[in-house]
Amino acid sequence: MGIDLSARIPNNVDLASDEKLRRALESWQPAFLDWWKERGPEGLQTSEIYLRTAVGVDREGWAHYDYVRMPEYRWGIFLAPPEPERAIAFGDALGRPAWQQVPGELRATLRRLIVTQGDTEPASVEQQRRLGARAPSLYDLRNLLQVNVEEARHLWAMVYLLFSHFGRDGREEAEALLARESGEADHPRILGAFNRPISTWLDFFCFATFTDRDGKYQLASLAESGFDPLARTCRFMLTEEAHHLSVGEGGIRRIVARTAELMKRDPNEDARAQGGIDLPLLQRFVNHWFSESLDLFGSPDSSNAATYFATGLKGRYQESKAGMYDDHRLLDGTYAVEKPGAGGAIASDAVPLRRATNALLQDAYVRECEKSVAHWNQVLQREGIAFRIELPSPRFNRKIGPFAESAWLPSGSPARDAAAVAAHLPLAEDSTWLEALQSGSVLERGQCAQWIAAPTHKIDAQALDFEYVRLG
Ligand code: BYC
Repeated sequence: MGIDLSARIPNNVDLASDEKLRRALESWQPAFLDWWKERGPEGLQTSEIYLRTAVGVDREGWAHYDYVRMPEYRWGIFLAPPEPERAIAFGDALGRPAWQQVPGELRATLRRLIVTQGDTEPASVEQQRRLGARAPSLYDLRNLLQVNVEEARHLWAMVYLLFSHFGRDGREEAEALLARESGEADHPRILGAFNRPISTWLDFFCFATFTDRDGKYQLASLAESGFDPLARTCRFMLTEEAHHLSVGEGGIRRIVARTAELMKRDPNEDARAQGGIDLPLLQRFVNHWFSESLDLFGSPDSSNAATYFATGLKGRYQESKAGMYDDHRLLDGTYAVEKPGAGGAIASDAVPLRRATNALLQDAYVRECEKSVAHWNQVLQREGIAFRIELPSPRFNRKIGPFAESAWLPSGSPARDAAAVAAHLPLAEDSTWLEALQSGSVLERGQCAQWIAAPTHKIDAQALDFEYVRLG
């Protein structure tokens, strides 16, 4: 399982012995690098960044730190070690050997899943490309770029699967992954949240908290796949995802801490008057990114999801973890899924379990999001501030699922109209004000913008005033 680091494309899949595949991937590589230079982080391509690079898939190897110029980053193809005699853990094929090749009848469905996953990775890099010009510190800038290079590596992970298992179709899909562009009217990214602008660092921290967490849950479901190369690919991707989530949650915690400090300093508890970010504005950004991210789970009653489960392509969260579930077939039983009832009331459908796996995954995700919000509120409580950040109701601001056709408030009550919903989302002036507050970067070692507290979590045990980025 050693990684061949000397190869043009570092890998642990023995590319050296598969001439055709190696050549195909090497012919995609220049297009990828052009994409990175055109649509990756703006203006930082010649700087040296203190980045983590995977040099092995074991505990020691996956986090090697050094200064790297981003276009020289060693993007590679890494799969978690194989599990001997791995069996499919759910669905109609429960107990059968996991597939090393794509079963013919599942080809189109599997390709669609891989392409949807792959499409989100470059999309997020595109969304975040201008944030470097308004970084609150060298530490945050480095974290942003770490997230970006790893999302780009996750693109490589999906492209490898497309090239190695889907022939000519796979090659065309890999090209299309570089052709679609976040927010473009004519050729947008596939899923909604990946076309929304990320123009401020508050957007970025919310995205990393809520949207990356959808990534964690979707990758965890695909890590259960009966298609073993996909499962192993996603398992290794998940090791990198934890840092992205901590960048998001920690970023917001530091904003909240700074805001609380500034509120206490002001006679009217007015954080804005002291140069900080007020909590009602922060709440509107939480409302936006949480509801956008819920849409990424698809419909809570989904025949697609039932097919994915039945055929063994996509399991539940930690499906194969011992003690997690008793029933891995889901042929009986239902899950209660809310829908709008008459006159603003809430009704519920008893959805057969296989059709409800999107809802099961989404509900587990919501429980984890609640923990992040509780961490932020602990800071407010400790500082004696009465305001509490809340997750909006999952009915609020939905574009997918049973609540998409009607208007609902963050409290979960019916809203008068769309304007009543919009009042709880970032207002046009919020983004303009925030962009002005966050204009320019703070690039002195150990310094931080005034709207965010200093970091508390070290990267690679380095001092917090470490030179995380050597601008060039
Ligand atoms: N926007 O039965 P339905 C990450 C489509 S994030 C637009 O309701 P299904 C990351 C759907 O495609 C994780 N369209 O849903 C995070 C379908 O279209 P088709 C990404 C949407 O299929 C941060 C139709 O509506 N990974 O990794 O059960 C940074 C009806 O679908 C949306 C995955 O998503 C939407 N929000 O579930 C970087 C995993 N939602 O097929 C990276 C792979 C649904 O009828 N994808 N539609 O044309 C999947 O598992 C599923 O495709 C979904 C949808 C969960 C997304």
